[in-house]
Amino acid sequence: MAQDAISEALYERAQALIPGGVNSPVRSCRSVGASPFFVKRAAGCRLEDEDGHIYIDYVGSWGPMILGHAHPEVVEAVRFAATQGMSYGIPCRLEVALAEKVVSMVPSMDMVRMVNSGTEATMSAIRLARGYTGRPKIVKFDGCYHGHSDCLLVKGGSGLATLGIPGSPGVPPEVVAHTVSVPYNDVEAVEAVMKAHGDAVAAVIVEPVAGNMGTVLPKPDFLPALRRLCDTYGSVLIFDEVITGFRLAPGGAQERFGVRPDLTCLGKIIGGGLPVGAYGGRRDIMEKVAPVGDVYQAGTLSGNPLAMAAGLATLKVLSTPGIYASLEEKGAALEAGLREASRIAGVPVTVNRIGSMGTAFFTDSEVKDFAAALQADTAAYAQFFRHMRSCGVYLAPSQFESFFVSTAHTQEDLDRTAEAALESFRVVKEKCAKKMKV
Ligand code: KE4
Repeated sequence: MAQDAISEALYERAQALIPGGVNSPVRSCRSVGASPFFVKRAAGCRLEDEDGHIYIDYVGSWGPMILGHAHPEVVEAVRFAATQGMSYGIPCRLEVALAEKVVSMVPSMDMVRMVNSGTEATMSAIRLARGYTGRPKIVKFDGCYHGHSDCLLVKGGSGLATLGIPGSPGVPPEVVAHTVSVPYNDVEAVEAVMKAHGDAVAAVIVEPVAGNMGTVLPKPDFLPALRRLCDTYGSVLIFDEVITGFRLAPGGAQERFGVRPDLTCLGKIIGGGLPVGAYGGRRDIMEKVAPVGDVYQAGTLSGNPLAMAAGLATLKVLSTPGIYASLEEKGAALEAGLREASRIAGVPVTVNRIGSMGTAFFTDSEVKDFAAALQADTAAYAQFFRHMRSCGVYLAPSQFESFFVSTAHTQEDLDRTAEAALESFRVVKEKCAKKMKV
């Protein structure tokens, strides 16, 4: 039987019933010229597909699985919660416990509202900022992706960048008329927009470390400039920490970079693998949210007890002393392995990495914004992805995403990854050299 026969058969069935056979576009692996495998089980940093292939996983469900898959404390928390009922639609103690844990970890959060996804979190934060300020305009950054709510689907990163869709059909022009997108790290561009429109800007929303054009770090003056400009014009500064929250530090990027937003959006890790998003921040803003205030937002499954239990167990483990130092060491080891392998193979890559997230861009230029990321050789990345997968290493199926290291990755896993990378870079060199842009 073909080595991927079961996944191929499942993919065939899935494509007849689900658009592209996937419940989220980037999983289709189309941008890297591959078909997805179907996971049978996952544990620690390993995935097993339906055909029995094992992979070292650097996607981690796109960020949530910072403790690795099926962490025993998380599994037990969810198992027990399930025996107490799946959903109530009535407040329960787990919602209070997770809210207290989140507020204790994220410096700028006085209050928090749970939702079910990062998209809901940013969509709600934008509505809240507009309700709080009475202003219409939103400033975002090219290459940053904040989920798929209409007013934010402009020049997105993540799936949009990968699929090359600048915005999306189905979003009426008037819905994005108030959304301005400027280059990431470009302080002058933001200053110009705020000078021209600042009094009408409800919010500036940013990924404090971008993860959706691949990993791009903020220049030292970037985040402080956004804080200064929002203070000057009375706009709400929103940090979209759906990726960076609880990943870069207990308090996320805002703790690491020492810049306090007015609102923070969370997702991924906060749910420990179950569907949780959240938005929160200054009490004077959050008290505008219904039912206390009149900015409306709601959700049947918001605060779901199983999801709260998974998130709480995850954050409790992440509060173990030394865990972020260990994640930093593992991230640095992975970066060093990728750099050394590309050097030996003679394939220039730019590796952007912070803590346990990063991206290897197939370019020898600095990648400080979306325009630079788009210069990367996506064909070379696709070749690298496919060969790494054949070596049993699963990377993000897109040049414009990030890799994630978990607490479950061991030195042996990292060494094996470096060996696979050397072999894969050599294949890229051989197969793509003539076409490579560098
Ligand atoms: P979700 O609605 O997918 O939970 O979160 C949207 C979102 C918001 N903000 C940031 C910074 C995000 O990265 C995301 C979602 N990230 C993508 C991949 N980077 C999720 C993967 C997918 O779309 O399948």
